[in-house]
Amino acid sequence: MVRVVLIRHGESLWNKENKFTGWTDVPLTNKGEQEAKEAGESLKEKKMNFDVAYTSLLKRAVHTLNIILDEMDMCWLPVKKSWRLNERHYGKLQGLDKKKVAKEFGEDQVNLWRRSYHVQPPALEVSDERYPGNQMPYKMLGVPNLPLTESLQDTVSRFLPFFREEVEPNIHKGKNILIVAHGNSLRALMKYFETMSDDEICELNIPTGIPLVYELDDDLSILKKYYLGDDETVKKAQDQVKNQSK
Ligand code: DG2
Repeated sequence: MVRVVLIRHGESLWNKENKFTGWTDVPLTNKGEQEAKEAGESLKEKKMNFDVAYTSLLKRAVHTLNIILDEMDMCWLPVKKSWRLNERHYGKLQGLDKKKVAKEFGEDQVNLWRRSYHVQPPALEVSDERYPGNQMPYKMLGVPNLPLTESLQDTVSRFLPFFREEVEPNIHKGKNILIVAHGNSLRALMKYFETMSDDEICELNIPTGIPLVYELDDDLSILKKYYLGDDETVKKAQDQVKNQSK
């Protein structure tokens, strides 16, 4: 049996302020740090060991992973960061208040932007400072085809090469894997992993800081899937994410 654990970073500053974040590199709040600490404690308590960890280039995910590993006394764990695990790019919505956007454009439109598989939020201009091509890590890394906006489908497309080349071979080798990423990059991963339909994925909301455990057999079939948290707490946290624009 191989274990893959997914964790959305702890609460970020813009989660707290209810703003669309995407690739904006905002820090964790104190609550977010505490959520990461608790995630680390529960992984340690359940004696979940890992062989490798993956995260995005964004500090809310990187810091969450660091806090978790510190809590588990596993700071030595090999970690690989990739822009392909970054949050979905929210285009021109980045920095806007989710409730205000819902008032202006209507909740149905915001729900399409937040949860549909195919719809892209409005795109940035290349001259916009929010365009990753104007930002340090991406300029330096020479990342090809940087996004001006992304649908979840676009996120799946850019995440898949990383998953197939990096993560899947390690799962086949029997390695236990920890992935700390974002609400929508994890939705992209779960859609692929569980072969969810385009409609099913619209209903999926991922809470911050609660480990989601997959137990897999050798051919990557899912034997078991569960959150390390009680059902009521997980449901409440999922509903809170769902209702952020209301
Ligand atoms: C949130 C997700 O990303 O927002 O970009 O605003 O997981 O990095 O906090 P994260 C953002 P929603 O899609 O839930 O609105």
